[in-house]
Amino acid sequence: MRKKTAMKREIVMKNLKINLWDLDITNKKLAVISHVNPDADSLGSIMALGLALQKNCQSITICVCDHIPNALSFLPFINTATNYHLTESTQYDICFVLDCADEKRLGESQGILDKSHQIINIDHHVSNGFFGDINSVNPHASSTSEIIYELLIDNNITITPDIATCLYAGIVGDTGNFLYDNTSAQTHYIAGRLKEYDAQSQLVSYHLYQNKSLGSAKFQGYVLSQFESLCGGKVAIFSITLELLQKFNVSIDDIDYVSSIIRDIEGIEVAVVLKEVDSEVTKVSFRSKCDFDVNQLAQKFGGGGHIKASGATIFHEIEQAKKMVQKQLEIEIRR
Ligand SMILES: [Mn+2]
Repeated sequence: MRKKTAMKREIVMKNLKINLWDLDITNKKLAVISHVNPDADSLGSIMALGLALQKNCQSITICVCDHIPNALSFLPFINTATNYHLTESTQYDICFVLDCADEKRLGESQGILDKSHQIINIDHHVSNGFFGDINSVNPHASSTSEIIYELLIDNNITITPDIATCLYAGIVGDTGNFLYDNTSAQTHYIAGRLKEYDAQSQLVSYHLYQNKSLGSAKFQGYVLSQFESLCGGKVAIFSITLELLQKFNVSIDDIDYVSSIIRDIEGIEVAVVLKEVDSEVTKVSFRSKCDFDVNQLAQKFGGGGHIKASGATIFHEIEQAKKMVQKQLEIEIRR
């Protein structure tokens, strides 16, 4: 059982280097877990770390919360990842939590934390709450995958072509294919090194960008013709209702590009996409391409993320949630 109070919490440092051998992983039962609605960085980083540690520990469980989006089912060995159920009683020595700013974003997998002796929190979100016993949080890294690459190198762990492909996919996903300003010289350097380790970059491009379903492509056209603009044309907003998903026969994870396509329009500084979960719950994602800090905006609704990409869950029906977001944006944009 995890001793929350007794355990000494390490001071959070940028780029904290973790020595896995000092943690005696060879003799330990490990878990590596993703956040809810996992994206390319979340799944790429857990698979890479899971595959890398497999031969260097007593046992390892790679745990995914929610289902795996179609576009990411190509990741090597992703079918070895399991879903966690609260009824499970397995205890772990160390649980690695990746790409997760907040314990609440673990959904059902949060139960693993109480069954783990030690929590290692590895992340790049500026809003990270340092919930681990060891926290390696670097908001300057483009992605958690970038941090995992450095962890493997620092600990002399072999990067196989499969591990390289997983990390490459994570970096491509979180940098928007090297488009966003989180793409640093180090990001390009690491991507280059991963190619040398035989990362299948073409496979990543194909699955992430060149394999949209027809329904999803048609939906894209609909979004572009129907989005609304607010705040004197600086904000683009679009609501995805369950009815709309049904009409286009698309699932919510087929269309996670919606916020970027409306953000990328001339004059738009902030994109907001509301997604109806049910009659009382709405998920909102925020994207920015200027100095406007959408992490702070998301925090107003109990969410968070990055300065230019964030999200929140609002416990109201979609129309009401939209009004709340609109009101807040009008205050913030005027500032
Ligand atoms: Mn990430």
